[in-house]
Amino acid sequence: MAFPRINAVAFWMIPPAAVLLMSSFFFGPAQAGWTSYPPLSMDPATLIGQSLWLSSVILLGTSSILGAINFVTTIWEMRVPSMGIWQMPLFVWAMFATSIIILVATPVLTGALLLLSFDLLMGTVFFNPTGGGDPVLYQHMFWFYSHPAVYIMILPGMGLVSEILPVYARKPIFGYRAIAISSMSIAVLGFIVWAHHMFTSGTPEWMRMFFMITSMIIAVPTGIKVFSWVATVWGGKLRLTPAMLFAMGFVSMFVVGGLSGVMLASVPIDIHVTDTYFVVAHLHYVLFGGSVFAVYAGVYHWFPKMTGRFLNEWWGKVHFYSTFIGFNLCFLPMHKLGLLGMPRRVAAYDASFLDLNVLVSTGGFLLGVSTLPFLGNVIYSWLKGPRATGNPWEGLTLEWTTPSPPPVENFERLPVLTVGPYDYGHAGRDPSEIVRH
Ligand code: HEM
Ligand SMILES: [Cu+2]
Repeated sequence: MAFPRINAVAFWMIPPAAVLLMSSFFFGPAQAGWTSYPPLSMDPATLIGQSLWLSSVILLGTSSILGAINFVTTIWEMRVPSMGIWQMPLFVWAMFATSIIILVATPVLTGALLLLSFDLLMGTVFFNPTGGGDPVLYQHMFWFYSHPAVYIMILPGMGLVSEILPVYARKPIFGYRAIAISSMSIAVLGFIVWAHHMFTSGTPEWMRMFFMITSMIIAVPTGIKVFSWVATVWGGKLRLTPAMLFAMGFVSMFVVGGLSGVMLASVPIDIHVTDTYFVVAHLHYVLFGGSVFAVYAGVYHWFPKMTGRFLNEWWGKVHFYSTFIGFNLCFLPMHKLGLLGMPRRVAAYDASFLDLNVLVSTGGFLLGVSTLPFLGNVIYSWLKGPRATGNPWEGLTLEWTTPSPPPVENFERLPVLTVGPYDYGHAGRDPSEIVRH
């Protein structure tokens, strides 16, 4: 890390932020949802809870800005000298794109939340309509951050999967440069689609058209990635380890979420299903079927590297299948519920929605239970799992040339890259062919 101390500061801002957020529950808790739209968030009854919520999110935002400064500098300035940008692992590309988004977007959210807390605590009227403020301005500032934020959440997952698929398909990644460039173009395009969250906020017609078209264009770099992942797996000698299962689960579930995203980007559809369960279905397919599946895949893949021990494969598969079934049982019916008109953010619903909601709840419980084999596996294997060698999966990126777990300084001497990590096929290569020490 270029700035280890800033890294530590960024990390240690998170526990107090968590305490602030949780303590909100004890003081007339914040009740304006994750968007915290005024004037709902200005209810005097929730003043203390809402202020605690705001200070927590401002702290978290500052933490991620500091983290992003660190990532950008480290990636740009501190690679091993022999590693050009086109030899960087795709996960590093993804983190680079993510960090740029954080640097540009997060200060805007932090600013909006500061202005909102001025309105709340000092009587200013930036957003308060009773004093002439503009609540829609808040929505613009909020979504200027929060649409790019969905890419902050998914791009690292896309990077993980781009690392994992080639290893278990035993083929080089298809379209390395296309994947790297699409990460960067998503980072840029992600900044001109935000008002697709505001199609029903009195947004003028021309603006709706503009944001509808840009939102559809962003499906192009996303589609390029999906094609590259499918082409990577195509014709490979697949090893269906838990990491590979979760990575392929990611691709398939993310496609479902991407398709409902494109549907929502269409104004005539969105004005009917906005604020219904259709949106809840969409966001869970991209965020859970996407980001969470990718993080699970990453844990199974790098656990031996991090701990020096293997996770149990059989329990890993139990984890995958129960997650996959529970997930779809829980979130697939939500599409239908949304199309039937069940609103989001309600505690009670019309009796006609009961049957589908029983399915949803059953899936929800299964999804909850599915984490138990995972947690058990992690705890047991960390203590007693079989020992892992340096490169058990025949990975070709640099971390696999170190012992598991790696020594404190990672490498005794700086490795010298002789070929890029994706330049050639996999099966059984000796990692010493990648680097000269
Ligand atoms: C092809 C790409 C995508 C498109 C075109 C798209 C489009 C949309 C649209 C139009 C909405 C607003 C629906 C409404 O409220 O009426 C929406 C909501 C949402 N999307 Fe996506 N989306 C895409 C990908 C993603 C990804 C990758 C994520 C996260 C990983 C994501 C997360 C969300 C979330 C969290 C919401 C709900 C926000 C809220 O609380 O209102 N989307 N999406
Ligand atoms: Cu969006």
